[in-house]
Amino acid sequence: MSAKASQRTLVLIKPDAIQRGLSGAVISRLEGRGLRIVAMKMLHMDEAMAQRHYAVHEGKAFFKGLVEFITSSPIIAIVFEGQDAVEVVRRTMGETDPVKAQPGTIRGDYALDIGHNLVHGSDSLETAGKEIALFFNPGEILGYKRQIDAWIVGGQP
Ligand code: IDP
Ligand code: MG
Repeated sequence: MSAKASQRTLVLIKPDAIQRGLSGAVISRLEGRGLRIVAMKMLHMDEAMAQRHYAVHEGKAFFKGLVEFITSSPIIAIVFEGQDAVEVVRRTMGETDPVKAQPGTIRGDYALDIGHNLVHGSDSLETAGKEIALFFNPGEILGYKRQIDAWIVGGQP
């Protein structure tokens, strides 16, 4: 039984999660699924970077507030790797609006407000590639194997 190809996806622990002391809880939920961290850094995003990261939302009513929020305090950027990583992260985060997010998801368990929803995850494999490149140089992403992966997705340890 062989494992499916791995995907990489970008996760941001947003300023509210760090301010509230929930970084560990957010990372733990994602690591607990069986995804592995292959890159991680703490940074304070500037306006230019925020505008690039959220370019798809430019012109929307919430864009200015979103850029102000994401640049208001440090974040942690993480690349998670694993089978179906993009969709698994999205489903583990829960819906964008925490009011609608299912209990059991990160947003459904820890958040109340759409502008303070703790975590970002890439919405497709294509987006993930672009987002990862905005935060990390290729040399900062550390590919490695874990023996436990065979017990999570099958394949050779
Ligand atoms: P996502 O984070 O679940 O992918 P997106 O639609 O990509 O959601 O929106 C990016 C971020 O913009 C959201 O996580 C949320 O913080 C913020 N946002 C989205 N829609 C609204 C809104 O209607 N009001 C305020 N903030 C919003
Ligand atoms: Mg999005």
